[in-house]
Amino acid sequence: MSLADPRAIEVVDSHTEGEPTRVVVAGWPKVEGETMIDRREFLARHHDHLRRSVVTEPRGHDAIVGALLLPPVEPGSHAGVVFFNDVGYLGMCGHGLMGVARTMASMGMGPSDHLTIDTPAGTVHARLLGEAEVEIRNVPPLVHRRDLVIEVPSLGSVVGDVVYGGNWFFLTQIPNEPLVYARRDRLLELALLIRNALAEGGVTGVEGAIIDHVEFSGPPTRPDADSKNFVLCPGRAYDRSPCGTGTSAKLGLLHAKGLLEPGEQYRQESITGSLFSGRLEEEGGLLIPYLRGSAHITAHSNLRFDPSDPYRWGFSV
Ligand code: PYC
Repeated sequence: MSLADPRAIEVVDSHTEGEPTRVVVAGWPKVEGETMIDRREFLARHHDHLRRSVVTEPRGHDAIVGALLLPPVEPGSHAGVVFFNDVGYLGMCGHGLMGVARTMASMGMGPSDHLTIDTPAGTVHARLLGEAEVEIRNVPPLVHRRDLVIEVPSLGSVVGDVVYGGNWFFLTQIPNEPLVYARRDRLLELALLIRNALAEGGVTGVEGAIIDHVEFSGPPTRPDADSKNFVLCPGRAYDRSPCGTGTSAKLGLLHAKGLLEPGEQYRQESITGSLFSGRLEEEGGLLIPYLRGSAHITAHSNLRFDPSDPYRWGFSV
């Protein structure tokens, strides 16, 4: 324990379409860095034990996405946010941004209707609509590789696309493997096999970026959805929500395939049956994803760090 380590950290928990977010609102020591990317690096170098302490066991679990609220880096923004999870840091997080927006509103932080937030992936926006609904404006998606064939041990050839939506995704479909919640362990196993095959085959995003999310698509269960997904997050957790960055990547891919026009609604069902609705808008020569979902506050707590607790910084993976 260093002198800078806190004895308590104040957090607000929420879930967005079933996927949890834990926003750190006070108690975190000073984070240095002029840009959000510099700050993320600072956190990884100096505060990684605090990341673990907030989201991993015994205080958390592997599905929780943490969000550290910081001062903004861009003029006109209301806050900066670095998202993190049980294994590291994210560029952006769509469900997390909806949780951040609801949390900030519940704490009276920033304007009550429209928030501009700096993240390592870029500046994003959130608009609060009614009691729970939030619309976010994400960073533009980027389709990097189309119809890539990879060989996956015990699965054979798998065809998919490498797409950025704020994080890097491999988007694919696995025939004969229904996307049903009761089969989530099997889907997790398949997604892990694919992610390992991508890493072993040296398949990356732009500039060697690791592809840490795998997204399966299939027919929807809900009559009001266009498609259903299962998304493997960077560790071994799957997304309970339809995944905001994954849905952004999907919108970009559908557009690249000529299957989605700007302005057209697309409704993405998650493996748990929850829903995001989204669309792309053409703005300044870029395609911008807009996504809507609902976030609800579930707790407001003080995490305590007892110096005599051997697990006060959580478990290291
Ligand atoms: O909603 O973008 C998202 C997300 C990423 C990881 C978990 N959720």
